[in-house]
Amino acid sequence: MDDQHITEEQLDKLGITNKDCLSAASKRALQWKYTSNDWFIEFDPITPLKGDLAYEEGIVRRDPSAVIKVNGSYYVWYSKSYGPTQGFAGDLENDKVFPWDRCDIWYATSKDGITWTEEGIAVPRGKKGAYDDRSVFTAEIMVHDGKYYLSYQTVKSPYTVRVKNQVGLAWAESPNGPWQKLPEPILSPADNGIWEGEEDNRFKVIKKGDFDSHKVHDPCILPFNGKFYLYYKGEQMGEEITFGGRQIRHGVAIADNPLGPYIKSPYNPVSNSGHEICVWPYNNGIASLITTDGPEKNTLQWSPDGINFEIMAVIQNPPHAIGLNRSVETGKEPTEILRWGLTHIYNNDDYQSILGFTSRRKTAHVAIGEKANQE
Ligand code: AAL
Repeated sequence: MDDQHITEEQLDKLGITNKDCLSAASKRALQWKYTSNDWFIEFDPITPLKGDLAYEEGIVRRDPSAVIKVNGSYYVWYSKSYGPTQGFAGDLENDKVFPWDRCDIWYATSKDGITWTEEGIAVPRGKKGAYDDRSVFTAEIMVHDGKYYLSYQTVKSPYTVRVKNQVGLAWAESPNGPWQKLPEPILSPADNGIWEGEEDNRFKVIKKGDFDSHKVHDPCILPFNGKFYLYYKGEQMGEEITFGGRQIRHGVAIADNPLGPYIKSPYNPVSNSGHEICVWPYNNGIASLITTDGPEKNTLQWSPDGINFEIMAVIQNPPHAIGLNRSVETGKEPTEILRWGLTHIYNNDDYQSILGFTSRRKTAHVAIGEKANQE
């Protein structure tokens, strides 16, 4: 720490008694880049949805896309599958290995964001032998120039532990389809990892490779600076458990056109933590909610260029797998888009359902009857 740059005001704000006796915590505090309250929010308890998206035993509905509003109706896309999960111990050609195995992408509409009508399949699994013949899942929607783009995860059968996951894309002129799939995936894992041995074990590697050498997941495309930024979660071959939990990071791939080609940024990974992607445009940059895994989990981050993210707030228990409400104007204040949206929960190991979340700004901490400093 360079003593010259420590001001009296900083020391007073941080409550540091003596700048010649800085604890490790005080040194870290002096390095914080952002200490304002603008991004700090609290999430309320999540609430069940009504109509067709209410929980149903025997059915998996999970990983909601963002919510968009078209002609007065909200639309959401999600992964849907049926029946219990068998896991990886049996017949990988015929069993269901995860709740998100054997999914198709379905969609639903709503007038109020609470009561939903399931409309049917938007994007089905591919024909036997196609790169998406086993499952299509975890979809995200982008609207651009009057066209609709669904990006989603794909798996080809058999669904082994070591199977590589890719990202596919389909587009349509209307949110009701019909959807046209691209013939090839738009994103694949890095191919520079080396498995050790033939056993179907993802922890045994000779070389781990890039942060996304095993799986590319949770795609989300945002139009940004005249290009298309595809944010995604990477899983690495030989994943470890670190001081922040699972080794999960986010990357970005950039294209000139919505249909690609998407080129991975050489600056990847752009987050060293997180799980499902939750990004939105704010103040000429990109904001990101980082949840679940890694040392920077439960933070809101922002970057001016879509690449270099800094922590803006540390928050508690954000909902998982957020489907943002993209019908709101995001320019007003940083977290406006998080006032309500969709999430999912595990009702049990086999079945998951989609719920709603709400959040609010917290700008004061006062006792009953006590006056806050700001109005
Ligand atoms: C999620 C996402 C991806 C994973 C699985 C289903 O929440 O990260 O979609 O593959 O779990």
